[in-house]
Amino acid sequence: MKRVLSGMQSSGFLTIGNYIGALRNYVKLQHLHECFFMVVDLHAVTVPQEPAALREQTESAAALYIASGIDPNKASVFLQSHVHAHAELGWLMTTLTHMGELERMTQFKDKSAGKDSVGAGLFTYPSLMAADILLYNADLIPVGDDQKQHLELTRDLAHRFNNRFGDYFTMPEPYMPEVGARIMSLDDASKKMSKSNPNPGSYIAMLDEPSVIRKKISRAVTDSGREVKYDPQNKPEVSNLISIYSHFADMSVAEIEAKYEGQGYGPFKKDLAEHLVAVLEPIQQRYREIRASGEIFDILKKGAEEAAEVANATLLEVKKRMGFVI
Ligand code: AQP
Repeated sequence: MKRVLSGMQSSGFLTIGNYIGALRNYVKLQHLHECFFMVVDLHAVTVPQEPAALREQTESAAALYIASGIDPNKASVFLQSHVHAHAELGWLMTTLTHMGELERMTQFKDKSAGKDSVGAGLFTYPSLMAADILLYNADLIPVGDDQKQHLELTRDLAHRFNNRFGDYFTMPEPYMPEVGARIMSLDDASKKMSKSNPNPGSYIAMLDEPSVIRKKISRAVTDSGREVKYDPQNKPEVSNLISIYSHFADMSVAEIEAKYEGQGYGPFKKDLAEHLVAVLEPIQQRYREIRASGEIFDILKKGAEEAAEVANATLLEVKKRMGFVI
């Protein structure tokens, strides 16, 4: 049995990109490994957040973990800010990180592009992410394709620490779904689908009403052709929709292409919306029950206690090795 650690930022409401790229795998992994799943609210504030919105988004993300099938008796579900060792090891990892390494991060480049003022936290974010992972000496990290570079840095930092202070950290490995690890925006297939995109038409939120899902899919950008064909190079928008379809209908790309041969985009999009609704509606129903009952707060408290037990022990060992007075 391996140890798995992963988390999502509460920087918006979770999208189907987060679901396919991460959450769905969490649900599978809990049956195979020892799992720690957090909502990384300290990462969310690397870009400005309204306090009320942050609170709602954080509670919503945690409740969606449970509504999607994570069992709090199998996996520890918690908020990053509830386990103080994250912030502390985050600082220690920042001191081991080189400026050049952070400057190379494409996510920083993307998120800071065109902005007059960029918070230092956005720049040092990967050092905190390294701490998140290393605190648990995690073996497997379920991430979408976009987070691979951050995970590489985590491995570099683990190496650096081990070389300077003696072998201690495990080398974490990425765990990625084979197809569709990267779901793209519905309005621009050159950008990944993101929960913080200011245009809600660019994503399907897991909590979007069925009528909203149908509208968003019908308006999703496609090329001017008619052929439902997976060809990311020449038909990136349709290929993205096929990829989403494949995940939600549990059908192969070839099966989908065959089903819509000669039919144009209309019937394909209509069915895609129904597959999304069929998967998301029961999750939304369960979500409403969880929010109404208030049970999420007990789940998060228990999860934070379990996580802190492991995280505090790691932090203590790291501080001893680095020469802090304990
Ligand atoms: N479009 C995507 N396709 C596949 N996987 C995705 N993930 C995110 N977007 C996609 C995966 O979801 C997990 C949570 O990511 P995060 O919340 O920590 O940050 P992110 O990758 O920056 O996600 P967003 O939705 O794009 O958030 P914002 O808008 O705040 O930047 C990760 O495992 C990620 O790979």
